[in-house]
Amino acid sequence: PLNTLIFDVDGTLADTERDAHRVAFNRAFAEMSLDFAWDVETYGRYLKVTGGKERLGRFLDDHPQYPQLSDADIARIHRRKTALYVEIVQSGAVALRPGVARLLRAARAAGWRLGIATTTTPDNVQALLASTLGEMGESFFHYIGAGDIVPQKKPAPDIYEHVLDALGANPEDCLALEDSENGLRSALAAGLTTVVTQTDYTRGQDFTGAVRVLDCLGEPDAPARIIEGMQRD
Ligand code: XBP
Ligand code: MG
Repeated sequence: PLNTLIFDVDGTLADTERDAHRVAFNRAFAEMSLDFAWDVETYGRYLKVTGGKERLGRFLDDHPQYPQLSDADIARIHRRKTALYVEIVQSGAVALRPGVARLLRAARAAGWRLGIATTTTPDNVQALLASTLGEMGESFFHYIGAGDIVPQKKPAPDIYEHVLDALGANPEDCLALEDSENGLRSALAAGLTTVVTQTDYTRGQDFTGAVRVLDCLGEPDAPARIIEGMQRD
C-alpha cells in the first residue's frame, strides 16, 4: 500500500532554478571576476547536466574561449555559490510551489513516511526547508538524500536507491514526485511510480513512463489523483 512519498527538491518543492540557483551562480562568477554569466535561456539548456559543479564543468568544456578551471577551482566557486544560494533562500525569496505544503501535511496526517532525493547540496535543502516550513521543517522528512552522497547523480537511479535503502522502503509502497526528465528517469530506474509536476524549464520534456503529468501539485484534486493513480496502476 502507498505509505511513502519521495520528493525531488529543485523544481518540485520549489521553483528554485531561475531566480535562486542561477542568480547565485552568477554572483559567484562575478565575485571571482569570471568573464561569463548565465542568462535564463543558457541556464535552461545547461539544466540537462545535473549538479552545479558538473554543470559548470560542462559549460567550460563547451566554451574553450573562457579560462579553464581545475576541479578544485570549480569546487571553490561552487562552495561560494552555495553560500550565496543559502542567503537568497534565507531572505525569504523562495516559496514552496502550490499544493506542496498541503500534500506534506496530508501525508503526515495519514502517517506516511516522507523522503527527499535530490541532486542539490545538503545545505541548500536545509535552508529551503527552514525558510518555508519553519525551524522544524527538516523534521517533516524521515530521510534526506542529497548531492554527492552517491557516486552518480540523476538520471542514474543511485540517489533514489540510496533513499529507499535508508527508509527501508519497498519501491511498490512509494511514490516519487519529480519535475524533470532527468529526475523521472532516475526514479523510474529505481522502480518507482512517479508523478511529474512540470515547471517553465521542464515543460515539453519527455515524460514517458510518468503515472501523471501535472502543472502543479496544487491542481484542485492533485493529491487525490496521485493516490488514485497508485491504486489503479
Ligand atoms: C537540481 C540540480 C541541482 C541544482 C543546483 O536538483 O541539478 O544541481 O540545479 O544545485 P534536483 P547544486 O534533483 O533537486 O532537481 O549547485 O547544489 O548542485
Ligand atoms: Mg528537480
